[in-house]
Amino acid sequence: MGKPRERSGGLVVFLLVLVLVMGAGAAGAIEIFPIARESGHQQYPAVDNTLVAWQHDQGGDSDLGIVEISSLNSIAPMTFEDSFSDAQRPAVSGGVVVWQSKSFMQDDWDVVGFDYTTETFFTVMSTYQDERRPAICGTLVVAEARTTAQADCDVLGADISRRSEPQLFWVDASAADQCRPDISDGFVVYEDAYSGTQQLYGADLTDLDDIAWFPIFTGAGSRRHPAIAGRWVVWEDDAFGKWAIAGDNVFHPRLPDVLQSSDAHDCLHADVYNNVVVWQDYRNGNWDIYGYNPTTKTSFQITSNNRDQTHPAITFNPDLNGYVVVWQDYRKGNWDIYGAYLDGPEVAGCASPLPSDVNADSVVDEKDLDQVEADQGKRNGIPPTEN
Ligand SMILES: [Ca+2]
Ligand SMILES: [Ca+2]
Ligand SMILES: [Ca+2]
Ligand SMILES: [Ca+2]
Repeated sequence: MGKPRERSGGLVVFLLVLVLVMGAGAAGAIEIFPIARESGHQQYPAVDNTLVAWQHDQGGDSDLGIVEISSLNSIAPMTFEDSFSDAQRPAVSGGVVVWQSKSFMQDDWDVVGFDYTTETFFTVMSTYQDERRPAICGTLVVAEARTTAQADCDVLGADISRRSEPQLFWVDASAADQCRPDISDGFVVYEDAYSGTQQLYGADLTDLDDIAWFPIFTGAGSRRHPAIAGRWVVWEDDAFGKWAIAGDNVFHPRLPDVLQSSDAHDCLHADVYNNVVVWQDYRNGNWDIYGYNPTTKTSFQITSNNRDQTHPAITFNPDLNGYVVVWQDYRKGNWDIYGAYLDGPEVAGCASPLPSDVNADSVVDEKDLDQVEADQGKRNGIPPTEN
């Protein structure tokens, strides 16, 4: 009678060791590393591919900070020191950085750019009073713009195929404020206060002479800060009490998924890339960065430091062959830029979106048909119209 007990005891120990090893492996998949820790504040990071940019505030002046990350062992941040203008709120696409710039000689904001590959600066938007908060994807830039200091905000676009001669066009110049645009693959998303509360709209820029608008989500409550990458749009939504993170599929609009919500704390500043969503979360009594995988439908914690980590942005870094999340971090008593490298099960998913994978679980099966049926009659938006 003694031997079976010994055996079962040994099995329990073996399973316990296995669980501990597997747990350690999963935790080790997220590697946190510093990117820019100069004195003063480094804030509002943007990332795409291997390039990270941020706003560097020191001595009452904002400059552009930038670094290319091709290895976690050698990260050498640079600052474009320019004491004659302020550089704020950068955005990145491929090897190009755009940001809002205000010369100390003038009192209005413009959008300017820098090509990291050719090391050249260029002007993107300078026609109107204020062009601010740019976003970029490929050769298209969008920004919120005011034609005069008293005007409301509109969304302005620029085709920068020819750097020396950007072609400007209005994406949405309706009454009230249209602002905070983001862009991916020719689709723009932005906040629109036309109806009195902040709602989300999108525009298809496939044909710049015939822009098609469509609602992303409109309804009770308000929603703000949209971000788009590929087919996923994510945003902050207050229809659930505190601010929650919600997301939807632009190419198959349906009732939005609430990705993270709580009655007790806010979730803010979502960003998305492929099948990974990140945001800042106050559940621990200070801001931390959390993530969610719509493919596996699981959330995960990225930072646990007891100071604030905010404003995350995410991309896939091909040189590192993994996802990179960047954010601003107060762990040393002023804002710095930190990053995390993710290549574990938390970011697992289909490598590229599958046609007809309506429920975004990386498998095309009868569940997609079920989803289509379940969505019928519950339209929250309409697909981009064919013209
Ligand atoms: Ca201007
Ligand atoms: Ca407007
Ligand atoms: Ca924290
Ligand atoms: Ca700092």
